[in-house]
Amino acid sequence: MAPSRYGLYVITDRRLSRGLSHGEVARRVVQGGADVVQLRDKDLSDRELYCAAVEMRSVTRDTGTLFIVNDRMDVALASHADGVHLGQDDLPLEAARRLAPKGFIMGVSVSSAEEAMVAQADGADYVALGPIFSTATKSDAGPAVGLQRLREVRAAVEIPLIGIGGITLDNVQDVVAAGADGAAVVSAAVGQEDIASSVRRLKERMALAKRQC
Ligand code: TZP
Ligand code: MG
Repeated sequence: MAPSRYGLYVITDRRLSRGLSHGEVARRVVQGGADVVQLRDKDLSDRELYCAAVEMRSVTRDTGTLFIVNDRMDVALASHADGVHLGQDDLPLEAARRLAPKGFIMGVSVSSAEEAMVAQADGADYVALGPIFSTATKSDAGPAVGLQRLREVRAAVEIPLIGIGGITLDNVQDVVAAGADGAAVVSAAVGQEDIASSVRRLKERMALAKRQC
């Protein structure tokens, strides 16, 4: 199986990263060799979010780590991010695509095969299905959808599929074995004491799982 450009996808969360800024977290995530780092922060002012995005862009530029902004197409474009990640209640994909430069990555959150098929038909570059397992990181994440749902969505779409929610070093191999091209994590990476080595270990586990299937 060819390695996915979205393999290990790390999402920032200042509530978990014990005083580190988004930029400092991104630096460690890049050091660990993650494929993607996403800026996610629902509490910052627009100006603060933009400044965090600019710092993350500078940390990820010319590295093997893509930089994606959650929710905010305006901040993604203004900071020259590689892409944006949109939820079901965010700007519609088709509207965001009209603003996007060529090659700009657009990911969409889904919780079912139906939503994944719509996202694919609308031109999403990837879908993120979750929460696969229960998680305390996102209070409104809804109930866990499980690995069986992941298999169903895998069978329904061809675009890259990322599992998210409750993914740890202990279960990341199951997520890959169920057909995910990538795994998105918050607490298992940015909530750890040594972020870079946690990222490295998660990537190693994913590589092991890919060799097995
Ligand atoms: N979307 C669905 S679950 C989730 C998000 C942002 C949080 C995942 O966090 P964790 O700590 O990896 O379970
Ligand atoms: Mg959103």
